[in-house]
Amino acid sequence: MNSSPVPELSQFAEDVLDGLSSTPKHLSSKYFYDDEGSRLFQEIMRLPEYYPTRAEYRIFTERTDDICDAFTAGIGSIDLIELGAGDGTKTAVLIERFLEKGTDFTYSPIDISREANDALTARFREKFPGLRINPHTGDYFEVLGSLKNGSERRKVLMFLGSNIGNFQRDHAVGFFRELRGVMNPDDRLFIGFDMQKDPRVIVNAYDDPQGVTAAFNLNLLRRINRELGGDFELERFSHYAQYRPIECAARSFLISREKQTVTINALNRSFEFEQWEAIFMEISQKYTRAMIEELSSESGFEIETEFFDEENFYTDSLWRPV
Ligand code: AVI
Repeated sequence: MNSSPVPELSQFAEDVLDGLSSTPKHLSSKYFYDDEGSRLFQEIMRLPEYYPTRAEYRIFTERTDDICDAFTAGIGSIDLIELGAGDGTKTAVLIERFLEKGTDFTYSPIDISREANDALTARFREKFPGLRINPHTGDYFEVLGSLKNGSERRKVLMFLGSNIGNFQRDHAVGFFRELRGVMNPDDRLFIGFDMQKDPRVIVNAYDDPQGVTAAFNLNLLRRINRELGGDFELERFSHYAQYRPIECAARSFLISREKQTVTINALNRSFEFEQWEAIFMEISQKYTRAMIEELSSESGFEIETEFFDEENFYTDSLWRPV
């Protein structure tokens, strides 16, 4: 029999195929961050409407000593481990203070992207010559598994930036449980959560008048065109953001402005879009205190300490395994 080989699809291609074949259509926001997407996200973080980055930075700068003390309470030395460190602006505040205090600590950023990790490491080596930094590139759980029994010291895992908000709830619980599985009883988990607030403040953060968030969303279509041979015409789609206050969830969509057909060569497939049909792009979950409490206990943790900004826009929550 003459069977022609079927080229293996990348994970990205498979997820795009699955998402665009589903009803309703969806694409995963984890693919937003190619070079241009990462650049646009940096721009988002500087927008006046996008409050979460500033709120978390304020917590780090205004509560630096309290955070450092909570990390080291009852213990002399720690391994600070950051999952997806980004540009490290907030972490730098803690590192500076730990160095001033002469705390015995190491810092390990873990990132799936080698470029991101190399850039952060180079910057921190220059800024903090005394810092013991051990970057790890790879999947969070593989890296954490390899670190599990590597040191007697307390591990403090940090997952900042409200990144957890981009996970659906079940996925968030699964993620925290997996982290719990690689933690020792004396380790700690430090998580950034964006709180529920005036719905108008939230919706504005995801629908800025400058159109940066729209460009950030549309960039995923450009990425599909480039990497998978798609023929999306970006001007035939528009960004739409909404906030549902009962679920505390901000969601973004790309709306097909007209009836159209899009072909993606790598998938050997075309996809039909009705006029005004939506592609669900991203959830940005917001939280109440009760939701955070419930998440922690369902995942095998209890809340040890919480740090809020002045407006209660945001919290960094320190969890201990139970
Ligand atoms: C990375 N993440 C926490 C951002 C958020 O707020 O959900 C991504 C983002 N999407 C639109 N603006 C920012």
